[in-house]
Amino acid sequence: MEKLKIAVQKSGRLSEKSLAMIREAGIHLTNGSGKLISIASNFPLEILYLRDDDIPQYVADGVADTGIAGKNVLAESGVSLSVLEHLGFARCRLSLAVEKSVDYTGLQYFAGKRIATSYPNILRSFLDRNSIKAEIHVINGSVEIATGIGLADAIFDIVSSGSTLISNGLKEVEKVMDSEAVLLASPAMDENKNRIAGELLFRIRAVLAAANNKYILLNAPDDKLDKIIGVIPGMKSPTVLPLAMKGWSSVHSVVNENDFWQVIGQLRENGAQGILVIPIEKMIV
Ligand code: PRT
Ligand code: ZN
Repeated sequence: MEKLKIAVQKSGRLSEKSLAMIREAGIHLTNGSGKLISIASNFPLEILYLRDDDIPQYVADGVADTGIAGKNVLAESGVSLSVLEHLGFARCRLSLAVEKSVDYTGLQYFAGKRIATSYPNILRSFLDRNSIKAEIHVINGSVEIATGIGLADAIFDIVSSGSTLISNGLKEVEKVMDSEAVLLASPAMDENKNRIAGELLFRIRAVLAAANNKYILLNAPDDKLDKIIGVIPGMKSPTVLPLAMKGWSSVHSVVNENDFWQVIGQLRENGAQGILVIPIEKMIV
C-alpha cells in the first residue's frame, strides 16, 4: 500500500518532539539512530530524516508529502506551502537586537547599519516593509557574537529565553515574527495521500488537544453546584453524579491548561473539595 512520506529534522531541536508526537498519535516506528528513513509498522507512513532548512523545498517538490519545520524556516525559504497545523513546540521569535549600551529610539536606528543574520530573506522583507535601508551580512551560526567582534552593528536572530542575548551584551529591540513547529503539506498529494494525511492530522489534533487539557473531578456541595458548574463549562457540560453522602455531588469535566489555576482557585472559593486532576491521553474534538 502507498505510504505517506513525512519529512522530520534529522537531529536538532525539532527531532525529538516531532517523533514523540508521531508516536503519541499511536504510530509505531522501527527506529534506529543515524537512519535516513523509518517505516511505521501500523500506519502507512514513512519518515524521511532531513536538515530542517531543506524540508519546505522537499515538501514543495513532492519528495516528501508532508513535513515538520519551524515557521521561521518556512518563511525564510520563501516556498509557498499550506500549514496544516501549528504544533506548539520549538516556540521562539525572530528579533532584532543591539548592544545593551545603545540608546534605541525606534526602527530608524537601523538605517545605514550593518545587521548580521542567518535569516536574510525575512529580515530584508521586514526592512523593505518599513522602508529602512540597511546592510545585511549573512552568517551561519554564532550570529550573537557579530557585534562584539565588530562585524555588525546589530543582529537579527532567533530568541527563546533571551539568555544568549544577555550573555553577549545585547538587548532585543524589535520582534519581527513568532515561530513554532508547523506541519506542512505538499500541494501535489493524490487522493489517497490526502486521505492518509487527513487521518494523521486528525490524530495529531487529538494529541495536541489532550496535551492542552486536563480531566478534573471534584466533590461539590449541592447548594453550590450551579456556581461550580459555571466555572467549568467543559466540552459540552460537566457530568454531575450524586454522592452517597446526602447534599453532595461529584462533578467531572475538562479544563484547558491556560485557565487551569484560575479555575482551581474559583472552584475552591465556591466550596469544591477533593479536587483530582488527571492527564488526558487523547481528546477527540
Ligand atoms: O542541522 P539542522 O539544519 O537541521 O538544524 P539547525 O541547527 O538549523 O536548527 P536547530 O535544531 O538549532 O533549530 C531548529 C528550529 O528550532 C529553529 O529553526 C527554530 O524554529 C526552533 N528553535 C526554537 C530554536 C530555538 N528555539 C533557539 N533557541 N532555534 C535556535 N535557537 C538558538 C538561537 O539560534 C540562539 O542561538 O538558541 C539561541 C537563543 O536561545 P535563548 O534561549 O538563549 O534565547
Ligand atoms: Zn538548519
